[in-house]
Amino acid sequence: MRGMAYSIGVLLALASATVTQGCIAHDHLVQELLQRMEKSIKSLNPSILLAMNLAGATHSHVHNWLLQEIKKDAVERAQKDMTSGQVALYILALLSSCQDPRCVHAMGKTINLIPILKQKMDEEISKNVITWYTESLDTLALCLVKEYDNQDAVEAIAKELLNHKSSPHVDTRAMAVLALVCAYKHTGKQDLIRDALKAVTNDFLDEQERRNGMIGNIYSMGLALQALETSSEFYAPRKWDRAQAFRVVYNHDYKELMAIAQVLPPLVGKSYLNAGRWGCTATNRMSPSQQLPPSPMLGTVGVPTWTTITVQFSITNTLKNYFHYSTSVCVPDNSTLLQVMKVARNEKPDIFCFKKKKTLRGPFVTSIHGLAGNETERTYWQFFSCWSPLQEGVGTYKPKNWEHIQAIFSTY
Ligand code: B12
Repeated sequence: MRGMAYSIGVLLALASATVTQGCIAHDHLVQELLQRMEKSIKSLNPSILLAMNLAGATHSHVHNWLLQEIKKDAVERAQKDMTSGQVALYILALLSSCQDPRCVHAMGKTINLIPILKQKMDEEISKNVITWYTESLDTLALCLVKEYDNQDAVEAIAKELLNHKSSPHVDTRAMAVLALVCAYKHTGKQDLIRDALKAVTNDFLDEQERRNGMIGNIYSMGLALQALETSSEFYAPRKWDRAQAFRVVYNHDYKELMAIAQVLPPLVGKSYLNAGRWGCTATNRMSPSQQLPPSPMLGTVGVPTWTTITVQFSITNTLKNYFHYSTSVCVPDNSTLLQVMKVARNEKPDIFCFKKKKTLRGPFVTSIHGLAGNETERTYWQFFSCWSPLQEGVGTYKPKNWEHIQAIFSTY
């Protein structure tokens, strides 16, 4: 008897040690991701400020700098240079910093971001250049500032989710879930929204079960976890195996800033919905020992390497007339796809010329061989490794020796 009690005691002690170790490993990961994010900030990014606030990491120099610069940037650029989605992200970042987006003051000027968001959203909807992701993000931001007069958008998002159940990206459906969960209590269309939320969240849970924790791809996990974290009443009585989904995230070494910014909130039990509700109070939640030391804003310097690799690169357009060109380029090992494209362009400028624009995620390729993607026609240059779509952009993806990279002019 005593032996049995002893074994149970040992088992309990072991179990609690494992749980504690699990928690320590989890906290360590959160700290590691926060530090990585801080160290690699190179430009203003509202998603990063939002993630820092939700994770309670609000006491560093980087945080203060980011908040001030984001206010200045909003005052300077929101009206003329930003898309509705960008204004929405600035609103979420400011809300989570306990700032009133209706009254953003910097450099002697004050602006109200809410009418700017509404006006831009209406314009993009009427020109049919808005994506479901952006429409959901905009709706979420408006809902968090308690503006509930865009019921048409709420209804359209819910219908899109029900009618094209699995066609939009996981990321897009996850953002739609966040918007609809927020809007649910403030709409006359509760049945419709409940049905849509039930369908999408069950779809996510089915996919997670089928794919051993993965929902979409590794970069969709951040928003998918945020969605499941906040929508349990819509998939109840079904239970979510949170641990299985989190294991997928624990096993990946996130490096991209934006991917970290989207995955951090669910790791601390939060979602973008918390930006409004208690994002502010989160600021004091971290004990001083957990707060991050101020860190220099420098990237890490890569080790030079002299081995070279050969990458095959082809460009194909079958949508507007037709062209197809292929080349092989030799680049240093560890080069990014962008470097491959630059070498191809240097060697054959009239064929492999391309343009890119800076985005918060890095360089986005806007045109190749003089053919540009177009928001109205919903075309873009999509990248593949052989026939698998790349899950990273040209600025971070590093092709392997003899890999065949294709850029294909596609629609979305
Ligand atoms: C909508 C969207 C697109 C649209 C954007 C056009 C539009 N009018 O909105 C289209 C279909 C064109 C697109 C293309 C690609 N996308 Co995309 N996209 C998204 C999505 C669903 C939402 C982005 C958004 O609107 N954010 C909100 C606005 C306010 O922020 P923003 O900074 O202004 O957004 C702009 C940039 O994000 C940019 N953009 C969109 N995708 C990508 C990808 C890269 C690598 C870069 C640098 C920029 C970029 O377009 C947005 C609108 O202008 C995200 C999902 C997510 N979790 O973020 C994936 C996402 C960002 N895309 C991704 C990828 C991989 C791509 C492609 C590289 C796919 C491919 N195989 O070719 C291409 C880009 C190729 C190129 N030409 O350089 C990944 C990036 C993963 C990572 N490692 O960081 C994400 C996270 C999806 C995923 N889970 O895999 N995308």
